Amino acid sequence: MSAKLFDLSGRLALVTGSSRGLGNTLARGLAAAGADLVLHGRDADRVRREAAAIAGDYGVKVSTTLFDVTDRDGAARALDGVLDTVGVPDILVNNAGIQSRAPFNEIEAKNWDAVLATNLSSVFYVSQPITRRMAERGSGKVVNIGSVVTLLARQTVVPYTAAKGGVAMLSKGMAADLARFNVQVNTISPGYFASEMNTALINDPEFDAWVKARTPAQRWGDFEELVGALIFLASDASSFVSGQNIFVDGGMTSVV
Ligand code: GCO
Repeated sequence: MSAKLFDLSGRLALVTGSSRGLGNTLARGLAAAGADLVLHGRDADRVRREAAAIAGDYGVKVSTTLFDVTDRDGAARALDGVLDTVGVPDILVNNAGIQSRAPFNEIEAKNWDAVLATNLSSVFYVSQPITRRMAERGSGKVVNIGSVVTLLARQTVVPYTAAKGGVAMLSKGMAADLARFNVQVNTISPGYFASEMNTALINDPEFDAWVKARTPAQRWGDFEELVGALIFLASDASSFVSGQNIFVDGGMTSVV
C-alpha cells in the first residue's frame, strides 16, 4: 500500500530549469520514481543532451521545451506546444531561480526586476496555462521551490527574500483557488545547499563556518536530500496537503 502511494509511474512532470543544478536533480528524482518528464531550459544543446541521458538512465520518456520563464507570452506559446503534443503535466515544479546579492541601499533596479521576474512572476506565467488544464482534468500537483528566506531574512539578499517570500504565499493563494479542482500546490524550502548559485558562499571560509554553526545538522545540504519531499508532494501520498511550506534545511529554521 505505502509504496504505491509514492509511485509516479505513468505520470508526466515538467520541471523548470531542469537541464542543470537543483532542477536537474529534482527531475532525475521524479524519473527514478517512474515519472515521464518534460525537461526545460534555455540552452537547446544542454537540454536535449540531458534529456537523452535521463531517458537512458531511467527508461522514462523525456520531452523538452525551451523558453525564458520571464517571458510570459513566450512561455505561453511554448507551453501550448507541450500541452498539445506531450500532454497536460500531472506534476509542475517551478524551480527556475536566480540570486543577486547587494546591501539594500546598493541594489540596482535591473537586478531587483530580474530576480522578481525569474523567481516570482515566472511561477504565475508558467503555472497558469498548466493549472487551467489540470483543473479541467480534475487533478494536478504544483510544487514551488522556496527557501529558508521565505521565513527568515538574511542580509544582502533582499530581492531574493522578497521573491521567495512571495512564492510561499503564492503557493497558498494558488492552493486556495485550485484545491476544489483536486490540484494541490505546495512549497519546498531548501536551506543552504552546495549549489552553483552558492559557489561564492561555499568558497568563503567565514560563510561556510556560519552555515555549519547556524544549521543544527552542522553541514550544507545535498540536492538529493530534497527529492524525498518532492516525491511526497508530487504523489498521491499528499492528496490532502495543500498550501504547505516544507523546510528541508537541516533544522535551520527551527532554532535561533
Ligand atoms: C544566500 C543563498 C540562499 C540560499 C537558499 C537558502 O545568498 O543566502 O543564496 O538564498 O541559496 O535560498 O534557502
